[in-house]
Amino acid sequence: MWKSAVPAVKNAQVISLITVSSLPRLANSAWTLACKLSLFDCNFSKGAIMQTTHFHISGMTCGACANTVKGALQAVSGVNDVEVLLEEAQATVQYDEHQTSAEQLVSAVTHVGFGVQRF
Ligand SMILES: [Cu+2]
Repeated sequence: MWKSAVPAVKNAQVISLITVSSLPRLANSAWTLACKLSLFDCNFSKGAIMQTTHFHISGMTCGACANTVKGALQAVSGVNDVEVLLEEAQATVQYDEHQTSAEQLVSAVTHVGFGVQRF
Protein backbone atom coordinates (compact mmCIF):
# COMPACT_ATOMS: atom_id res chain seq x y z
CA MET A 1 0.00 0.00 0.00
CA TRP A 2 2.91 2.36 0.64
CA LYS A 3 4.37 2.46 -2.83
CA SER A 4 5.96 5.87 -2.77
CA ALA A 5 9.60 6.21 -1.87
CA VAL A 6 9.56 10.00 -2.20
CA PRO A 7 10.15 11.62 1.24
CA ALA A 8 7.87 14.58 0.46
CA VAL A 9 4.99 12.19 -0.17
CA LYS A 10 5.63 10.38 3.14
CA ASN A 11 5.38 13.74 4.92
CA ALA A 12 2.12 14.42 3.13
CA GLN A 13 0.76 11.14 4.52
CA VAL A 14 1.65 12.15 8.08
CA ILE A 15 0.04 15.57 7.65
CA SER A 16 -3.08 14.03 6.16
CA LEU A 17 -3.25 11.59 9.08
CA ILE A 18 -3.14 14.42 11.62
CA THR A 19 -5.74 16.41 9.68
CA VAL A 20 -8.11 13.48 9.36
CA SER A 21 -7.88 12.55 13.03
CA SER A 22 -8.96 16.05 13.98
CA LEU A 23 -11.92 16.14 11.61
CA PRO A 24 -15.40 15.86 13.07
CA ARG A 25 -17.08 12.49 12.71
CA LEU A 26 -19.50 13.76 10.07
CA ALA A 27 -16.74 14.99 7.79
CA ASN A 28 -15.03 11.65 8.29
CA SER A 29 -18.16 9.83 7.10
CA ALA A 30 -18.30 12.01 4.01
CA TRP A 31 -14.69 11.13 3.36
CA THR A 32 -15.47 7.42 3.73
CA LEU A 33 -18.33 7.77 1.26
CA ALA A 34 -16.03 9.46 -1.24
CA CYS A 35 -13.63 6.54 -0.75
CA LYS A 36 -16.38 4.03 -1.46
CA LEU A 37 -17.23 5.93 -4.64
CA SER A 38 -13.54 5.60 -5.57
CA LEU A 39 -13.05 9.33 -5.98
CA PHE A 40 -9.45 8.90 -4.89
CA ASP A 41 -7.04 6.41 -3.37
CA CYS A 42 -8.18 6.43 0.24
CA ASN A 43 -5.36 4.37 1.67
CA PHE A 44 -3.02 7.12 0.63
CA SER A 45 -5.28 10.07 1.38
CA LYS A 46 -6.28 9.03 4.85
CA GLY A 47 -3.00 7.53 5.99
CA ALA A 48 -4.96 4.33 6.69
CA ILE A 49 -3.37 1.41 8.48
CA MET A 50 -5.10 -1.66 7.14
CA GLN A 51 -5.50 -4.56 9.49
CA THR A 52 -6.88 -8.01 8.67
CA THR A 53 -8.56 -9.98 11.43
CA HIS A 54 -10.20 -13.40 11.42
CA PHE A 55 -13.27 -14.23 13.45
CA HIS A 56 -15.06 -17.45 14.30
CA ILE A 57 -18.80 -16.90 13.84
CA SER A 58 -21.30 -19.18 15.55
CA GLY A 59 -25.00 -19.54 14.79
CA MET A 60 -24.90 -19.23 10.99
CA THR A 61 -27.12 -21.91 9.43
CA CYS A 62 -27.72 -20.68 5.89
CA GLY A 63 -26.70 -18.14 3.24
CA ALA A 64 -29.04 -15.52 4.69
CA CYS A 65 -27.23 -15.74 8.03
CA ALA A 66 -23.89 -15.28 6.28
CA ASN A 67 -25.28 -12.27 4.39
CA THR A 68 -26.55 -10.74 7.63
CA VAL A 69 -23.11 -11.09 9.23
CA LYS A 70 -21.43 -9.72 6.12
CA GLY A 71 -23.79 -6.75 5.95
CA ALA A 72 -23.30 -5.94 9.64
CA LEU A 73 -19.52 -5.93 9.21
CA GLN A 74 -19.62 -3.90 5.99
CA ALA A 75 -21.76 -1.27 7.70
CA VAL A 76 -18.99 -0.48 10.18
CA SER A 77 -17.19 2.70 9.16
CA GLY A 78 -13.59 1.93 8.21
CA VAL A 79 -14.23 -1.62 7.00
CA ASN A 80 -12.65 -2.14 3.61
CA ASP A 81 -13.32 -5.78 2.81
CA VAL A 82 -15.38 -8.61 4.31
CA GLU A 83 -15.40 -12.30 3.50
CA VAL A 84 -17.81 -14.63 5.31
CA LEU A 85 -17.49 -18.39 4.92
CA LEU A 86 -20.65 -20.18 6.03
CA GLU A 87 -19.28 -23.72 6.11
CA GLU A 88 -16.07 -22.76 7.89
CA ALA A 89 -18.04 -20.49 10.27
CA GLN A 90 -15.48 -17.77 9.67
CA ALA A 91 -15.29 -14.12 8.77
CA THR A 92 -12.22 -12.28 7.55
CA VAL A 93 -12.34 -8.51 7.78
CA GLN A 94 -9.92 -5.93 6.45
CA TYR A 95 -10.32 -2.57 8.15
CA ASP A 96 -8.61 0.71 8.89
CA GLU A 97 -7.24 0.72 12.44
CA HIS A 98 -7.73 4.48 12.60
CA GLN A 99 -11.46 4.16 12.09
CA THR A 100 -12.52 1.00 13.84
CA SER A 101 -11.29 -1.90 15.96
CA ALA A 102 -11.74 -5.66 16.36
CA GLU A 103 -13.88 -4.90 19.43
CA GLN A 104 -16.27 -2.78 17.36
CA LEU A 105 -16.48 -5.51 14.72
CA VAL A 106 -17.31 -8.08 17.41
CA SER A 107 -20.06 -5.86 18.75
CA ALA A 108 -21.52 -5.32 15.24
CA VAL A 109 -21.85 -9.11 14.78
CA THR A 110 -23.20 -9.66 18.30
CA HIS A 111 -25.77 -6.95 17.62
CA VAL A 112 -27.32 -8.93 14.72
CA GLY A 113 -27.56 -12.06 16.87
CA PHE A 114 -24.51 -14.20 16.16
CA GLY A 115 -21.70 -15.43 18.33
CA VAL A 116 -18.28 -14.12 17.41
CA GLN A 117 -14.77 -14.77 18.61
CA ARG A 118 -11.54 -13.33 17.31
CA PHE A 119 -8.79 -15.77 16.40
CU1 LIG B 1 -29.75 -18.52 8.10
